Formats: sequence, C-alpha cells, structure tokens
Amino acid sequence: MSGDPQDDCLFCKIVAGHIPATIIRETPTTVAFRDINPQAPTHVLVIPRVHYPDAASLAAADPAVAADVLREAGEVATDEKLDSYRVIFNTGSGVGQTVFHAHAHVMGGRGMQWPPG
Ligand code: DGP
Repeated sequence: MSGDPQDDCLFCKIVAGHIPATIIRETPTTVAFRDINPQAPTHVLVIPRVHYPDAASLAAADPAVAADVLREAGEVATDEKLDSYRVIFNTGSGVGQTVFHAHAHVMGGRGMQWPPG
C-alpha cells in the first residue's frame, strides 16, 4: 500500500512502458488508455501512476491524485465528445475487480441500464 510500483502489477507495467497500451492522455500523476476488452464504444481506463490496490485506498493515501483521476475521467469524456457517461471503480473481486491497481472505467457511447448488473 506504499504507492511504489509493484513487480507483479499489470498497470504498473503499463505506466512504466513495459506493456503496450493505447494511451490517449497522460499527466504527471495519471495515465488514460483504452480498455483491452471494451464494453462500450468508449471504454477508457484512467489510472494513477502510483500503485494502490483500489480507489478508496488511493483516496485515503493521496487524495490529490485521486482527484486527478476524477478530473481526467471528465477530460476523457470531453475528448470523446460524450454527453453522458459512466465512471466506475470496481472494488473487490466480488463485483468484478480483476486488476488490483486503482482505476476508473470511463464508459459511454451507448445506452446503459440502471441499476448495473
Ligand atoms: P476491473 O475488472 O475493474 O479490474 O478492470 C480491469 C480492466 O482492465 C478490464 O476491463 C480489462 C482491462 N485490462 C486487463 N488487461 C489489460 C491490458 O493488458 N491492457 C489494457 N489496455 N486493458 C487491460
């Protein structure tokens, strides 16, 4: 939970450039790239460069970077010309979190149901 890069973390490897990704935005604290398995016409992941396992632990340790992630999610939506979009932080394997490096899913470009499945 230190924020340091983790050797076994896929998204730390994307931040380091060791695994390729379609990166669409970068800031000093965040990286935004297209999801490898998109579930909507726009499906972008916004991640902090620092490693924390989920959004809540990031926000507790580094609230400024957590705010950067949220702001970048909005910038992605603007870039993608989305009037409506969803920002999702899956937290825990029980709701489908598979990569334990905090990330926001920014999804849009199609209608969506509420509540989510
Ligand atoms: P989650 O299920 O909330 O942990 O979301 C993880 C997302 O990461 C999932 O939608 C698929 C995506 N993903 C997994 N591996 C890769 C990868 O190597 N590259 C990219 N671009 N996305 C990945």
